[in-house]
Amino acid sequence: MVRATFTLLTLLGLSYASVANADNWDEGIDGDLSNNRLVPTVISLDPGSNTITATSVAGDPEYYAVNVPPGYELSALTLVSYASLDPISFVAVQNGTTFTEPATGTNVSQLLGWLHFTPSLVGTDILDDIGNGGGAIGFTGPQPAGDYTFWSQQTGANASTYTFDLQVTVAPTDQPIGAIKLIIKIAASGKEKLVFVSKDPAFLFPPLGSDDDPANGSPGGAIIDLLTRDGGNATFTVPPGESPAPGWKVKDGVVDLYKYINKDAPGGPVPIKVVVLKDTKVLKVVGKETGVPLAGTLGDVVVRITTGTTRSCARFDAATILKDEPGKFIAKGAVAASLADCASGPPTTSTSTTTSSTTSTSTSSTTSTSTSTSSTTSTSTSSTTSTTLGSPSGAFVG
Ligand SMILES: [Ca+2]
Ligand SMILES: [Ca+2]
Repeated sequence: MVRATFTLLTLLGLSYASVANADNWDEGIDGDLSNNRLVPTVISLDPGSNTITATSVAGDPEYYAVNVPPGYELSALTLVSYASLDPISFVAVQNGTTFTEPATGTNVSQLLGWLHFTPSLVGTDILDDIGNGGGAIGFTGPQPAGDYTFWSQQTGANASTYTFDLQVTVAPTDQPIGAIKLIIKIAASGKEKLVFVSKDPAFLFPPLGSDDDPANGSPGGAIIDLLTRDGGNATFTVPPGESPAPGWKVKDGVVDLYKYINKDAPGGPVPIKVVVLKDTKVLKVVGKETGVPLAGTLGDVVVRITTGTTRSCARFDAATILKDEPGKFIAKGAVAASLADCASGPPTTSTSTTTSSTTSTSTSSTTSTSTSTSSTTSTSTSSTTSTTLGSPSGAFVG
């Protein structure tokens, strides 16, 4: 049955391919992207780079649906180029195979994200900017497998020609795990310490010699993330390489083992002194730097260990915390069930988002956003943007 499904999908893919490149779309070659939000142009995405080049002007909206295949994620959307006399253009995205919101009277809260993009963003990944669109559902980081429909528009008289590159990469495999302890500490002497220990047999141990092998894989190495609710995040990148310290030791035995040693920590290649991955037995990290500031409390901490496409993570929530004070965070007994996946840090304790948009004319918009996020002390930001020229803000907000 699975095979039949794949065959059908393959045939569908080929039928698209017969009218256009399978993984790229250039309006100059493949034709105008659909003006009908309910019948968007379907563009199949391949692993790797997928470029979409369009020219938009008043009266020519572009609606196009893409599918991120199972096992993959949309990891970036790069604005490759942007040529126009009008320095502002517009893009929005929704989940699903159609664009449900009209161009006039758009309900912003139904959008996954949106962005007014400008030439200054050329060469950058704008996926995160789209996820930041005020009043939208919003998102951070790569977007998972599934259907997405984009809407690009330019309401001005000057045509804009732009190229997006949608990058599709293998989605990481996540394994939330239980863990014995986490210590993050700064002594009175200023000496810093980070200790994480798990003996959960479920942690992801990359096969020796695989791409995910931290010593000899591609790209190899290990990434240690500390994601805290109240104290920010820290990332330590442990480089690959099987070598005498500093470096990885690999043991191909009854129980396989990777062990990274850096005796010079916090000096040397990374402030991490030891990383141990012993298959089904121990996952351990010892560092000589806390990474996160310990001026206040941390509240809730996720430790994530990434080797290539595999991620294991443990959450030390309130129930596990023994000490959480300036200079010292000690927690014991993290349970795997406290995380659904390893995509993000601790959940927020309270979230309230209020967004209001007002438009005085079709060419200007004022947006104020107040957000309380992960902090116990709520933070709020507000911004005012004025949009001029023939940008799509009129079609969007008005
Ligand atoms: Ca067009
Ligand atoms: Ca069009």
